[in-house]
Amino acid sequence: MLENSESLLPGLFQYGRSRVVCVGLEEESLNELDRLVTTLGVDPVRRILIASKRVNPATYVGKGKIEEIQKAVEELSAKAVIFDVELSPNQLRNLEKDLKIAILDRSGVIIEIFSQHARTRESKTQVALARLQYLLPRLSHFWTHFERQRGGAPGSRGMGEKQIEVDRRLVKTRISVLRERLQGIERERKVQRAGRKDVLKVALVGYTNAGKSTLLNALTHSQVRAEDQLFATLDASVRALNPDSHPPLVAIDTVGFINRLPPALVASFRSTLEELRDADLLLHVVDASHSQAKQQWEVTEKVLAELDLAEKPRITVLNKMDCVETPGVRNQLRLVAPGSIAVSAFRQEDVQRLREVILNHFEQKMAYWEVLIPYSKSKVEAQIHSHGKIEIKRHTEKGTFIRVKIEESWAKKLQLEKYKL
Ligand SMILES: Nc1nc2c(ncn2[C@@H]2O[C@H](COP(=O)(O)OP(=O)(O)OP(=O)(O)O)[C@@H](O)[C@H]2O)c(=O)[nH]1
Ligand SMILES: [Mg+2]
Repeated sequence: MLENSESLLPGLFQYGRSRVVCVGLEEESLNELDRLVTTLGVDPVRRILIASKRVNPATYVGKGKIEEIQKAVEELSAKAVIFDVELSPNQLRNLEKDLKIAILDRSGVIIEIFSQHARTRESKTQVALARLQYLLPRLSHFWTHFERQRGGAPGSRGMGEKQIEVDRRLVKTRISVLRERLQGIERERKVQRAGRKDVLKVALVGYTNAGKSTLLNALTHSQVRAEDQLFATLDASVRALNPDSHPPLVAIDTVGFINRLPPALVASFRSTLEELRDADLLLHVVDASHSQAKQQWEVTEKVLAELDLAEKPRITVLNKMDCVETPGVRNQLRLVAPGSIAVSAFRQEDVQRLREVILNHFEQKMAYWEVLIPYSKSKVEAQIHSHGKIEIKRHTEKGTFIRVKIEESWAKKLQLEKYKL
């Protein structure tokens, strides 16, 4: 039963627009939660602020707040209450008991969006795994929803406990099946990555909705899904950026980051995030027009550091400059990320400039070599042709003389030292 339920809260996000009440600690984060729930097609109709100091271990919020929430729910005929915090399984259950309405927390919302946006076998498996891991300790909370979906009789509590046990076992089995499937997919990915070892890779990273996919499309003339939605992209798409360069250059789009990304998601998206580790250069894309641009930059850098990628070479791209009116914003962001480049993905000349910056980055790592390749080593000569920029080529008695500009790692791989003049 559980494995077929597509949603954490079946019914809530599936039929038309439901109204929900959002509860949280701060306005900015609640603005983001509004965007998240709107992405799910749900209307956030009321916002209730709570103080962070007094966390009630049983219900997170105090009695007074519960009454306030209750009143809002009744007044607006809301279908659910969304908490912009991490609720423990216990708090979820108690809140639901008190409020007699569906409760979801921030992680649940994000996982729900990922579920709805997963398109490929890989991302579907990753999300399903993350969802069940999130669900497992919360089964007794979500169980009531599944039970309603099954059409079971409410109130038969003894039966419920037994059913939870059955479901728990089902979920555990399902988790191990998904884990195995994911391992298989990871192996496939590894093979694909190995096939790309001869190219230079630029990975686009950044906060969700920063414009990564739009930039990838503009840079590579392709059509990766890009939308004004949070987490529009969940898969790492690889596109040729400059097939004519030596070596060829590819760009890789990746899943967006967000503040307090649920750990279950980070864990199951490991194989997608591996693409970042494999990249030669990261393009950190920032939505410069966003009021929280600096914070979003920080969140992304923090996640990158957690993934052990702090040292990876990177270029910060301040995107959406067409929407930035005050020059102060740009200066402020430049202070945070020196050497950043300001662009609009919609302006062709900006995209062209960004492309040159990327190519220059790799050019800098190139050096001139003068080599004499014996005619018996025609393979090496062919490799030099495909991976370097040839300046002079002359046939001599002893072999082909070549003056070539080539990337340092390639010079090493081809053992040019051996043929150096
Ligand atoms: N005004 C403006 N809008 C942009 C620019 N770049 C992207 N957008 C818009 O921003 C929205 C998000 O763009 P995406 O490319 O989907 O963003 P993303 O970073 O791939 O987002 P996720 O896949 O959700 O992580 C879309 O509506 C784009 O049209 C830009 O330079 N200027
Ligand atoms: Mg995208």
